[in-house]
Amino acid sequence: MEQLAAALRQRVAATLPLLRAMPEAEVAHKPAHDRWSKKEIVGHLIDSACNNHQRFVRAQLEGGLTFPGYEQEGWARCQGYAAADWELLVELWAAYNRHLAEVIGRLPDSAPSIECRIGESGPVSLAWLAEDYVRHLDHHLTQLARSVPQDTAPGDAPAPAM
Ligand code: NI
Repeated sequence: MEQLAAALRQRVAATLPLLRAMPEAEVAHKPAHDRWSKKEIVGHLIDSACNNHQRFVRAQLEGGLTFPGYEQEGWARCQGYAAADWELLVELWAAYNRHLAEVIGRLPDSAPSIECRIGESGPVSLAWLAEDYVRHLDHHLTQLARSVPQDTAPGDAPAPAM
């Protein structure tokens, strides 16, 4: 798990300067009405961090875990990520993940045999959840690294602030 924690710290260190340098027009831009802006993607990553934080701690304290999933669109909407302050989102994302690297580095040796059920999904191990957390992060970091296309698709109006 220490290796996974190091990988997570590396992701934050490599990504933070890129995110900090992104201009407002880029991070507020919605590629389509039903697609997330970069603000919403980072907000979603904060939601992933806080939900997984609960899973990582609860599963080891309880020796297993049955825990609800979270409704991603609803979480993003309720918290107004589309109009959130980018600097706040980015700094919170970075700090939360630095902390989660500490949490992951301290997961017990028994993590591969601690059974977790999240939402309706079948059982997975606590170790798998931690690995999947970083896989999910990587998926969205790839999206964030893409620049906004210059040409807009039909129906893709310039992004409003909301
Ligand atoms: Ni996601």
